[in-house]
Amino acid sequence: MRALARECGFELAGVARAGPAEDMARYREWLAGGNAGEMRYLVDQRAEIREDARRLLPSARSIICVGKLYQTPWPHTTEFRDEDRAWISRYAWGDDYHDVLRRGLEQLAARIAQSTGPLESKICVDTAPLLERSYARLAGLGWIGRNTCLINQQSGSWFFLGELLVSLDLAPDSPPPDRCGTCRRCIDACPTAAIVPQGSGFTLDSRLCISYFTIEQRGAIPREMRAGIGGHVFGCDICQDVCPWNRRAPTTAGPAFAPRLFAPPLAQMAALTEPEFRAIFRGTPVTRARYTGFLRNVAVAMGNRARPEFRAPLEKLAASDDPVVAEHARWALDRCQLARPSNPLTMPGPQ
Ligand code: B12
Ligand code: SF4
Ligand code: SF4
Repeated sequence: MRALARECGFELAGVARAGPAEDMARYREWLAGGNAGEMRYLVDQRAEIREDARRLLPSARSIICVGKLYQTPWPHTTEFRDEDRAWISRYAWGDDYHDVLRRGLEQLAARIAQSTGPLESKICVDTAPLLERSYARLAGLGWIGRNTCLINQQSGSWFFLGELLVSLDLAPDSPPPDRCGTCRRCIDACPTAAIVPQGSGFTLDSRLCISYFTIEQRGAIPREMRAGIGGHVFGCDICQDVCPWNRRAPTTAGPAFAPRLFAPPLAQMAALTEPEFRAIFRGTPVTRARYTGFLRNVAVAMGNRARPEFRAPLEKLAASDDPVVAEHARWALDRCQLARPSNPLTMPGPQ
């Protein structure tokens, strides 16, 4: 099965039993603490479906969990110092992973059916109400780090997860040990202190996470959180960039996740029309932010960089018909104002 998965493009694969989700109590505690923010899809009736993978496919006996690497040899946030440019998170540089993984899992389902005969199966990639990291841990793909990412001893954490629920009885794998040890790098490096204690371990409070603000949050970003966002305009990689298990992480084969547009200039992004935004980011995860959400993020990043040459593009954004974009641009203009060289409060905002 692992060999078949590899032939279908997945570097990591393992099997978990399709049954009750072992980590559901953690999930409930996380929701009860308000950590999901405004992500309704985690809280509404779909929360219950996560109780047991068989609610997605009643005949499921096993879950084939796969991992697809997306690391490329391009710089990390830790090496990136260009204040004119926008940081887009590594996972969103190339083709939308939902499509790439789905195609690979369709192939895998067909290959398995060739050798076993007809079977019932269901593909999940990210959007299904399934605790993906929990099952992937049980399938032996890695442990859950303090940054809450699934980490593989050889491959680090730069990989996406997908699952094939199947009506076959396959021998389950076992989870690897937790190898975070005494490390706390991700906790210390997070600019917005989003990795918080939960029980005897840690969890992620989405209401403090840059990835949440720049991708999932609709409407205004809380003012007190904007400075911590730095130059990020879509997602955040910091807690993975600093993880020692990613130091020797292998890169992905194939061009799917190579950057189409690496760290684009902020001024250029601020001037995009909606059709240009759609054309540039078509087929990448960035479209999830939507045009106005993206402009809002660009305004925040410009305010944090507070460069005098950003004033003109920010003036244009401040005149936007969209009240959220306009308000964020005015906030950013105030920051540019404060950053005048003669002013002792000059402070471009944390990285
Ligand atoms: C909502 C969501 C987010 C939210 C919330 C993130 C979070 N940590 O919960 C936001 C928008 C912030 C986010 C950000 C990112 N996300 Co996201 N996200 C999801 C989504 C859709 C649901 C996650 C969820 O249920 N969260 C609720 C918490 C409670 O669940 P959890 O973190 O998975 O934790 C469970 C288990 O891990 C386990 N557990 C946790 N700690 C421990 C400790 C021990 C000892 C044990 C035994 C178990 C255990 O119990 C928990 C409850 O069941 C999943 C896809 C999916 N369907 O699962 C992708 C997913 C987790 N995201 C992914 C990615 C790539 C990202 C980003 C890297 C994107 C980016 N660059 O900006 C960041 C990473 C931020 C981070 N440090 O997690 C990948 C992660 C791949 C990996 N190797 O881990 C996933 C799996 C999507 C995919 N199919 O590839 N994401
Ligand atoms: S993704 Fe960024 S903001 Fe979110 S927990 Fe990691 S370092 Fe913090
Ligand atoms: S940075 Fe350290 S504590 Fe955080 S996930 Fe990586 S090994 Fe674990």
